[in-house]
Amino acid sequence: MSDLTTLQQQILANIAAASDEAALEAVRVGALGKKGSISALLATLGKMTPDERKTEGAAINLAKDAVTQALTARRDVLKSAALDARLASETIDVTLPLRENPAELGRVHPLSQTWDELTTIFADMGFAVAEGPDIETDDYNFTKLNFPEGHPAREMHDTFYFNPKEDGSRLLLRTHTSPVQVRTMLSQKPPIRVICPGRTYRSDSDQTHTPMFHQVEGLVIDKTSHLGHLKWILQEFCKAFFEVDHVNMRFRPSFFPFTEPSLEVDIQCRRDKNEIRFGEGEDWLEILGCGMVHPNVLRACDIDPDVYQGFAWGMGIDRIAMLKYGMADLRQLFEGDVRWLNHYGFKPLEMPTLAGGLST
Ligand code: 2NM
Repeated sequence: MSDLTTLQQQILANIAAASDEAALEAVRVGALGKKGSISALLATLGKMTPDERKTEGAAINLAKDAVTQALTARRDVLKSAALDARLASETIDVTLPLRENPAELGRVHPLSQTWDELTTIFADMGFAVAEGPDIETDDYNFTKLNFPEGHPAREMHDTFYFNPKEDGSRLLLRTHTSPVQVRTMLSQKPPIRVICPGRTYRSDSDQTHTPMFHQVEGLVIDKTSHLGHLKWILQEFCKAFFEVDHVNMRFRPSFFPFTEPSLEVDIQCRRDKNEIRFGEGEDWLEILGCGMVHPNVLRACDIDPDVYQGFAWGMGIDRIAMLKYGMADLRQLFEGDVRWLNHYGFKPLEMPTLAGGLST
């Protein structure tokens, strides 16, 4: 066998043995590349006599063609094998169950849900939502709200105070959202219709109190606003919130420094074994406090009590959330237990609306 035949057979064997495209390329470079074995033979053609070139040259070119063909054929085989392997590794089992959409996985906290329900109901009645800082001045939290210096009502609030500043004044964590209403009266001209939902703080912790809790307060100021309007608003609110056609409400005289007269409101309910029904029954549940805004408060907020009058109310969001959604223990609201959140199961993309139902 000539050297050329041996070389050709060696290269063809290497081509057949190449197990992937990279190995095949290495064989090609070794044979046909710039410094390849066949290329080296082709380079000798120039030094041959015309006769040698005729026989030797033709033989070298035949060997080159055979190698080129074998390379092409092997490349096709390897390419389709690689594609088959990739297709096999990327198969999708269409019988597997769908993974839940991330937007569907989370659950809205019952307090957030209740907050959204409240603001939806009051927005529908034409109320704007006002918010303010959690850290307040003594002036906005107490003095402007007709809690005189040294008045026992200040002590009743179990206030969290910050360390006094050099001038002796102390900041505090707001004990109610009323300072937001003070800010609203100072910055807007009547008529005013706002609700102020937010976090509030009192140093009180037991089965029915947490040091941070949520309140929503409402305020209406106009020239002829009166308790009849307040009563209608609260009645409509209770029907919408508890999702019943009728409620019985009871207004009892009470005392708050910022309102005169002041009232506490109960709604009638029936407690069966594990269920509570609102609007009928034998029991009464206290749900909020309210009254006509005290002239001293209006004056402190630059509103002339001889021209304007108004009413305000306040209720605990945590408390009415527990009532509506049947929660036994206040502390569950703040534990952040995912199983508990799933149990109530409010979906993030299902916002409460009056037309579509608040909680269904
Ligand atoms: C309540 C009960 C009664 C109230 C009063 C005011 C303001 F700023 F207008 F004076 N805001 N909130 C109010 C009145 C709050 O919570 C039980």
